Amino acid sequence: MINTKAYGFGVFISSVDHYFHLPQAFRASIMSIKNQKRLFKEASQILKGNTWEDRYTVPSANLYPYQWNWDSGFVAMGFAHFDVSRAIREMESLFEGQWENGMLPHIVFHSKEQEGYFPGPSYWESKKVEAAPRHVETSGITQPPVHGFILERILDLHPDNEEVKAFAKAFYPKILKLHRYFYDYRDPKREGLAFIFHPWASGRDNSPLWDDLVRTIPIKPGDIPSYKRYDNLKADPSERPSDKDYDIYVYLMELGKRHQYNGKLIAKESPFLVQDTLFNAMLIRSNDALINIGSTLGIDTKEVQEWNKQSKKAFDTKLWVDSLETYAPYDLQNNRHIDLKEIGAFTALYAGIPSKERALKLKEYIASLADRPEGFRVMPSFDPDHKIFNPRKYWKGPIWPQMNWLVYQGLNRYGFNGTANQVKSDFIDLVDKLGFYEYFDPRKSVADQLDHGYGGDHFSWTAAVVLDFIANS
Ligand code: 2M8
Repeated sequence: MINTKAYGFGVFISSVDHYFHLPQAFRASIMSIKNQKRLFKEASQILKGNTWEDRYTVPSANLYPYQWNWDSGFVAMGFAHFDVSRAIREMESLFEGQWENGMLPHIVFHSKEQEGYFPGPSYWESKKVEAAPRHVETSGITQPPVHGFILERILDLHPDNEEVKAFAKAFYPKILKLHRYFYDYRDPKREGLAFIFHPWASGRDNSPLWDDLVRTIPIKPGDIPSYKRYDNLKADPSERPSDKDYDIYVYLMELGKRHQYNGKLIAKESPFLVQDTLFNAMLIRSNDALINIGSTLGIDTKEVQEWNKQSKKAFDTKLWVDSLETYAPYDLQNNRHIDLKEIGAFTALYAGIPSKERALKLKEYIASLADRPEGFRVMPSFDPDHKIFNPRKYWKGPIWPQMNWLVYQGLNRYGFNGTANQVKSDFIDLVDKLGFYEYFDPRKSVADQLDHGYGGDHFSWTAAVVLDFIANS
């Protein structure tokens, strides 16, 4: 992998061709250069094709027709490899949806209600909330805060670009405000860990992590309004969350709406109140990024350093489960770990949380999955030894692009480069064989017989991850 900092090699890729004129020695061969070039080009076309008004990108035009929070973070990283001004506009358009209190919603509705997605802009009633923006409608829940390390990545790719530097300076306070929101509104006991009150905020909608918890939520007639789903009409319904899951999603959105999405009030009442692994690992890694960027730009980072010291410690002590040999989310309403082995825990590596010993345990588990005789590409999103594991169903087992990127970065951070490269090449191989889908079957023997991935096609974060992986091969 090219360590751009170590080589003092500011990878400024203004076009696909420019990139491929870089010395070959800098590009390890995970596939032929011709194939890399083709994938890079296809990926950049997908991002351009999913872009609206030249400033924001939808995850998938058919399935998710608005701007999503963490998707757009990864999208900005993808654009940074061939059009950094578009990367900047992606981040700016996303943060147009930021609320006065710092909250960054999981969807920003730049366009009017469109037939075909539920819950659209009119459902959330964001404009009834004083803190929400006036000029654009948004949802009322958030998503994993990736924007700090995405900004850092953009700066790393363009260290001498004045437009990027000016953007980073102007943007830094917005990300800081978002993080402050999590500590002020989502951490009532000041533990250093933020809670979420909706499975969607975890980014992993119907992960088996949430199954037991959501099953205990009693929904009585009249608790939720009638609504119409479209996701299961547009994607294979057997891969999507169940109707029961959707009722719970609506129930929790209604609860949020009732409290004007005020974290403090919700915390008292919500049956779903979780300190999630992935969510907090992203917050911590983005705090790290703010500290690094701050020192480059001459910004005082004392406050962020204090947050992060406490958060890292709390994550490592409170969320580690010995019997699992991984971290696990903590259910605040029932005071217990959700002790299942799931990919979110492994993103703690990227946030630099585990000791070397713990990191080795995490790495060995990933490597052991890859070494099995039945053969998995790494890394499945859920424990393949568990009875709930489902290699086709949304967040219950498939390989997800952005998760592989996070796991790859974490393994490299601890020097496990061999396993990291396996994660990367497994992913590139899947996209090469099956296309730019939303997620993929992790079973080698099955995926090798398929001619497509799962979920939405021409998917933005799949393209973004391919761009970053190939540019840094
Ligand atoms: C999925 O979530 C949305 C709800 O936000 C949905 O199912 O309608 C998740 O995979 C989420 O992580 C992702 O950001 C979103 C758009 O790609 O789709």
